[in-house]
Amino acid sequence: AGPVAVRAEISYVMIKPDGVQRGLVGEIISRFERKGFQLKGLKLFQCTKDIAEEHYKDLASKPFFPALVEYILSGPVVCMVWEGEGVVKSARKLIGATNPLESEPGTIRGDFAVKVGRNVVHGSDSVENGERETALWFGKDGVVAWEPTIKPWLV
Ligand code: RTP
Repeated sequence: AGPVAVRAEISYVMIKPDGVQRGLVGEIISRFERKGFQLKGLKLFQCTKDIAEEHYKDLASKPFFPALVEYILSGPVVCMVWEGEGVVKSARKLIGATNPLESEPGTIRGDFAVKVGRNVVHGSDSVENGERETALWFGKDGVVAWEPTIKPWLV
């Protein structure tokens, strides 16, 4: 048997309604671009309760779950798929700790947020969830397969 083709790692990253309302979309996309990851999916989206609840189903028993779903539904979000080596862990580092008061300066939450319930951005917490969340938010058709034509600075 020949070599097995390994699909590149992807993370589902989402700018939450507060990030959109505050005009941080360009800033956040720019940080992922400059890092060297590749944008494979992008849309502005008013999400439904079903998708928000499915996305956060692991938190369904938490007391803040209804407020979290209401927050995600409160306005459009920007859904993104970023691809690259180690992107899941790296995206979490770029985003910063869940509670923005604990996030380091230089991270997105460290630079732009104060409250855990308004922490601007989401990033998948595992490779498996990167795939699961991408399927949930983009379905089969939303993600674009493309490769940069020149990438010596990435290899
Ligand atoms: P995310 O999924 O949004 O990237 O956040 P995360 O992994 O850093 O944090 P997680 O524990 O999965 O929590 C998901 C989101 O729930 C909201 N949250 N509110 N005490 C609270 O009010 C509270 N704790 C968490 C945040 O929006 C968090 O990002």
